Amino acid sequence: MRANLDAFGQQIPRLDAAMLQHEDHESDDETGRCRVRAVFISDLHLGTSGCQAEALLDFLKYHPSEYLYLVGDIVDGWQLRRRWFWPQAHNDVVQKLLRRARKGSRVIFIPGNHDEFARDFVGHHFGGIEVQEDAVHTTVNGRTLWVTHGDYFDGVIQYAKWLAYVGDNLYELTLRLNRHLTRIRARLGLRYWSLSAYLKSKVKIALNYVTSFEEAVAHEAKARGHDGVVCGHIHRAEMREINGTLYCNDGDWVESRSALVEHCDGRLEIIYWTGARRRQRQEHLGLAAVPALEGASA
Ligand SMILES: [Mn+2]
Repeated sequence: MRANLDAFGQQIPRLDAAMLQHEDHESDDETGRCRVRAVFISDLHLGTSGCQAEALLDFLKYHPSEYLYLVGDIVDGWQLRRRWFWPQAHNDVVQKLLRRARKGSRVIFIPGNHDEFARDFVGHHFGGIEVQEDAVHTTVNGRTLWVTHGDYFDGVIQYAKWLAYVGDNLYELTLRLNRHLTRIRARLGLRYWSLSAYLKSKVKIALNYVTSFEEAVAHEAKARGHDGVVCGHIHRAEMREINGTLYCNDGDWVESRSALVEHCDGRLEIIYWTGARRRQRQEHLGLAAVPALEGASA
């Protein structure tokens, strides 16, 4: 490309490429070369105070994609029925998702247990967002991934009920009750009962649960003839081979701010949206540093 010269033969500084790209990416983030091939997110729990909507908006802004899979528990119908909580940022997320679909991304919503109301609308579209029971994503290098939220596996796993209680804050209640119980026991002269031992045993059960869940989901993906699976539900991002099947869990946007991404070369990656990761992405896109992500750790 020839340099622009002014009337005096002086080189005119080119428009700052970084600025231009920034414009591009801010104004029309659904097109352009900084796309990844696919983004998988789940467990946003919109409608609860735990949802990290701002961080998610920021992540989406930096990861325009050809495919966007919403892998369940996007809106938390259970909590909303109990208490209405819907701040502007949650609206912004919905707008952003609709905008993606409008701009030509393929957006597929696979309902989970917290947004099971949407399962009645399987086969329908909402502003271009397709609702499906489950999906099969084929990576650019031909691997097939079964996409499902994962709650259907609760029924076959022994400790699932316990985990469901955790989700519903009953666990916290149990802890509070235990504290009272300890006091009452002491007053009654009963022997000390260790809360920490109790917790440790529960954590072990939880870890057992996670392993059984992962194995069950991977096993089902294999039985269906796929190379791998993408799910959510247990709020634990992971990517590993289980008996020859690729198990991917895209994590959540309540605690871990994580997503699964397929890059243009078919490489799959779990991304934790932290301040450090954000700076890396800015560099990759050739963007000028933008004020740090609020509340993000480095
Ligand atoms: Mn779930």
